Amino acid sequence: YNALEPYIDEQTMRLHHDKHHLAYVNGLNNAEAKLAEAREKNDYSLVKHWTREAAFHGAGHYLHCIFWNNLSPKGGGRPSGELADAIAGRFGSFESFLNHFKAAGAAVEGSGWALLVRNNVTRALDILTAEKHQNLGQWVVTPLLALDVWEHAYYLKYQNNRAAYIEAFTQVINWEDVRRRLQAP
Ligand code: MN3
Repeated sequence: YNALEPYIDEQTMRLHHDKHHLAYVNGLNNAEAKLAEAREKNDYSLVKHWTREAAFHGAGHYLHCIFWNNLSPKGGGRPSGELADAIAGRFGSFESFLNHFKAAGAAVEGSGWALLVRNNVTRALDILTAEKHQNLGQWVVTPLLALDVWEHAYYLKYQNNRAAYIEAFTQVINWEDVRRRLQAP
């Protein structure tokens, strides 16, 4: 817990890891259990609540797993090799990357994160931020099946009956495409 002194202090690390991160782990486990119970009983009256809980605590858990591993008492300095090339190629230089990253982190409204990410479609690096942890994703996922529930996707035919549109959608899912996405590296 004191390995990152004096940059990050021992007391902060104890509270952060043993209290805050633990709360996200417990919260995600609880949400998963409640959602399993809902499936068992076929009672989805609280699905919105537990899905929000799973997003908040799940994103919190996974981001902290990355955060801890991103830190080392032997850290600092600058990256080398492939990462250095990718950063310089995308952001111009390591200095511009660092300035951009720090500014993005400082500009997050309220609680959140600054993230260096790789876009899984373009494979390019990017700097993104998250408000809270989720809003409303989990940052380690690759979408396999996407259902658009904006009104433009169904209103002409289904008007306000989104449920009927969703039912219809399930009749035309290309599961072969979903399977391919699951197996993609
Ligand atoms: Mn935290």
